[in-house]
Amino acid sequence: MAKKKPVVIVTRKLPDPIETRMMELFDARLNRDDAPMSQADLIAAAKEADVLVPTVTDRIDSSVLSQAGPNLRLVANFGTGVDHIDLSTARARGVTVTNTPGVLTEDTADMTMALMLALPRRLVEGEKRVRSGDWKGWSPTAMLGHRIWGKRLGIIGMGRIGTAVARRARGFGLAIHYHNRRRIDSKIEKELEATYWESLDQMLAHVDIVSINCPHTPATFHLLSARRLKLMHKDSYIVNTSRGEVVDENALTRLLAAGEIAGAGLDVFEHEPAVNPKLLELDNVVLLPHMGSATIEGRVDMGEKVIINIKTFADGHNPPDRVIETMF
Ligand code: 8YV
Repeated sequence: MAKKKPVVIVTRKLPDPIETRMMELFDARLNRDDAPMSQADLIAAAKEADVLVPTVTDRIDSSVLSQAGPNLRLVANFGTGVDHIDLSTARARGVTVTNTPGVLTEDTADMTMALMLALPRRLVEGEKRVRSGDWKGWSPTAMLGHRIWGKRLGIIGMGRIGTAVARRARGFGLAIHYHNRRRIDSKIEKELEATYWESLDQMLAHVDIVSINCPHTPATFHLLSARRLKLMHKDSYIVNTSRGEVVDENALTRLLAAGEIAGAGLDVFEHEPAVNPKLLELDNVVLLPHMGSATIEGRVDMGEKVIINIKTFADGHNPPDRVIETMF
C-alpha cells in the first residue's frame, strides 16, 4: 500500500515551482494569497500538520509548539535564521527543526555591500535629486561623499555571510577586521588578511564601517547596546543585514540624529515591520524592507532545501539542515 503523504502546512506564498513540487510530493496546504498567519492560525496549523513550514514572519513560540498535535514532528523553516522558533520547546517535544543555510549567503553579502556603498556615496540622495528635477548639473563640490577604498571594515559574525562580505569588501579596498565567537581558520584569515578582535569594544573604536552578520540569539540581543554604539567614532557607518534585535534601535537612532554616528544602512529592524518613526525622519540612513536575500534564484534554492529536508525526514533519515540549539 502506498505510504500516506505527510500533511505539510506552508505559512506563506512560495515561488510557483516550489509550490508545484510540494503539491506533487506532499499533502501540501498552501497559502495562495500570502496573508500572514495570526498566532491562532499557527496554533490551528500546528494541531493539523505533520510538517510546518514557517518563515521569519511567524512566531513559533512555546504556546504554538505546546498546543501542536501529536503528528507534528518537523518544523522545516523557510529561511536560515531561527530566532522566531522556540528551539528548546521544540526539542523538549521531540519536534525536529531544519533551516536553509548556504543558499542565501551570496545574495545577502551583495546587499550588505550595496548598503555599504550607498551610505558614504550618498546614492539614495543623488537618485532623489535627479528625480526631483532639482539637479542643475555637475559641480566640483556637489554630492561629495566619502571614499571607502582604504577604510577599515569591522565584521561582527564571521560565518558564511560575514566571510562572503569580507571577500567582496577586499575588492573594494577595505581592510578586514572581525569579531567572532571563535577565531576563523588561519588559512582563510590569511587569504582575507583579516585582523581578529577578541574584544568587540576595541574593534568598534577602531573601524570605519561596522557590518552586522551574526545571528540573533539570546547572547547577541542588543549586542550593539547604547554603550557599545558610543564607542564608534563619529565618521563611522553601520550596516545591518542580519536581525534588528542585535542593535538597540532607539540608541542607534539617537546617535544618528546627534551626528555621533555618520550613517546607517538597515535592511532589518527591531520590531518588523514597524520602524522607529524617528529613524524615518533621518537623512543619514538607507532603510530597506528586509530584502537582503530577496532574489528569485535564492527563494527557489531555499524552497528546494525545504523540500529536501522534508522528504529526507519523511523517508526516515536525518535531514541535512537539522538545527541544533548550540549552533545558534
Ligand atoms: C529570509 C532571513 O528571507 O533566512 C533568513 O534568516 O533573514 C531572510 O533573508 C527570511 O528569513 C525567510 O524566512
